[in-house]
Amino acid sequence: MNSLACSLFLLGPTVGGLHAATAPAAFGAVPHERQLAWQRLEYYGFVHFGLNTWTDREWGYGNEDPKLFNPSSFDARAIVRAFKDAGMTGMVLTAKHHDGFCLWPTKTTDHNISKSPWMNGRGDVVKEFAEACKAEGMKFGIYVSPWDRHQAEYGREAYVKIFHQQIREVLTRYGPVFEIWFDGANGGDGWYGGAKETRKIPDGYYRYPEAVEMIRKLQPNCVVWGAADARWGGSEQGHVDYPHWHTMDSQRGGNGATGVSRGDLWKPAEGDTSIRPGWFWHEREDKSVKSPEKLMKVWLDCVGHGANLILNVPPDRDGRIRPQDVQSLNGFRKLRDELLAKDFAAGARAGGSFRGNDRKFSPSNLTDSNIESFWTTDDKAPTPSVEIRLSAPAEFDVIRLREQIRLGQRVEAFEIDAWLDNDWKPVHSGQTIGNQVLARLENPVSTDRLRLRITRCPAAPCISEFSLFKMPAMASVSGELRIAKTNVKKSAWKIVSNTAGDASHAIDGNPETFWHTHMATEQAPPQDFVVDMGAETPVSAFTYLPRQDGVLHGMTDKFRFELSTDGSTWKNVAEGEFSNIAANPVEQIVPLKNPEKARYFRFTGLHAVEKNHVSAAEVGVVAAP
Ligand code: FUL
Repeated sequence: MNSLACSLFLLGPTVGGLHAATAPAAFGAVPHERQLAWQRLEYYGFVHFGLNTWTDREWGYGNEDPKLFNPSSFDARAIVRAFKDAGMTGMVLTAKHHDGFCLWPTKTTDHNISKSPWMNGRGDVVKEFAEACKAEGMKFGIYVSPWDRHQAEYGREAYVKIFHQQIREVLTRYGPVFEIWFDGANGGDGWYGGAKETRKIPDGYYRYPEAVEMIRKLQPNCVVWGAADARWGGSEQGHVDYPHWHTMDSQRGGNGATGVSRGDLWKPAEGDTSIRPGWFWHEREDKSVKSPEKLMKVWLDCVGHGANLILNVPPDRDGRIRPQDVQSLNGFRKLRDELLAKDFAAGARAGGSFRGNDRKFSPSNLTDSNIESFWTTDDKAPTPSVEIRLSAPAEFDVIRLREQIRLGQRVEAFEIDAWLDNDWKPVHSGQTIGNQVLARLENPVSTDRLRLRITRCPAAPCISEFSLFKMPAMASVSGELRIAKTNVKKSAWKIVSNTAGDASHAIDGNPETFWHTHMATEQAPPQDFVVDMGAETPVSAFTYLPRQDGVLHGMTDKFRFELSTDGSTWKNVAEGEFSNIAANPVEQIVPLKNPEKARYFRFTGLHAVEKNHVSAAEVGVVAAP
């Protein structure tokens, strides 16, 4: 032991307790009590259920027939129980998605569950889930889509009143709601009472400040996602970036994936993702359920970076979640439980200087398994270090740290050293801590002495936890399987023509390369290419993988797909939108109404999410069996 550490170990317990020090003043933005309670929920479910479950779409257009909604054996309690067994703390239900269909008997529109045959029109899915959550001791949350592709008045003042009234209804009828979700996908084309047009909405259209004021009155503990208390984690893959800030800035704005350092708004992130490629249930995705290992990775990259994780598990047309989804959830829970089963630092001795020599702030608070107590130092010592002594050497590869975020997020850089071969060796360099960080070491470390050094912190650090864990043995997670294996090989395919760019990139089987029509200048949609598949093929579906480099330019959200037997006479077999592709750029599979035999296909990008050109990483076909 070096002499400084030695004296601190002696000093702490002897002198401490003789003085009464006051806690440091809050630094920068701090959480409201409702946000704090929400941040501690960490991991909960998402349920996308509605007419899309029957139409096999991700975004309904708004003209779907309510009669389609008829789950044969819907059981909210079974779903909530499965979520609870999976270690979740609550769930959020899409009470209304963009198609405007309300899963509760609202007075605001006829486009609701009472017009469905389910329970002879007397059912209420929101009520069923609210009651199931209450019975299982789970939190219940609600998604009410601001964008409403059904409403004739969407885009005009009358709709805003309808929207606010819908919020009022769901917050007054179903007991406590822990989170209300206002999605960011807003405006665009839709049915709009038969107008079938594109509607743009002006900034401020939804009058959120007013809605939030109402929500505060009705349910003061409800976290408003999107419009006030919490933010999107920046991707629909569930991960958030590291370093990760809970704050955003009223002047500087900020990126939801990272947050903003020393921002003036406490607005913590929620990472969202689905256990399947899409948000709603699609039979074709039954084989693409994320594995327990993949879920573990998502959780580590989200909760382990300090954000909340909302994981979507969609019910099928029976109103049940599929056994393979349940199996994956349980497998993930097992892995997570194994990781957290033993904290090798629990109860360990910790030595270092502490605030006013008052034991209330002693380093032993780091290892007392109490999330509220914390170690802090004098204001003049914002870069202190602390030494942790385990009772016996342990092998670990994950270190969990937490700040006492009631006083703000402070730490900007820290180092962890382990005592190895009679010397301090660096094992981890980190930046932010916040609500929590699960720092993963490259290799397991075995020691009984560790040192935490806070190296950059604008005010006295307030650290509430230092824990050590060992990752369970698990299969490594390879990169996302971005292109589903189809039964048609592309090796004999040839590009016959393309209007601009090099379309061979769209059929080379490589998700990294892509066709795009941005040459010296942008070549505006529509843009197409024609493929000779080399032999007649019974085409039952086509696939489109958007560019995978994180850039939205040219990403096609409106398409046309044509088939031909001779390369000169064409039949339009599919035309439509790739809903939600910008936020969730996964492979799209578009089944044809009737399988058709063809040797040639033409893919046309009719519209792009961003910029005025077209791109495609891969286009493929699925053959009828
Ligand atoms: C998105 C929506 O457009 C998706 O359909 C889904 O609900 C997801 C959670 O949010 O932005």
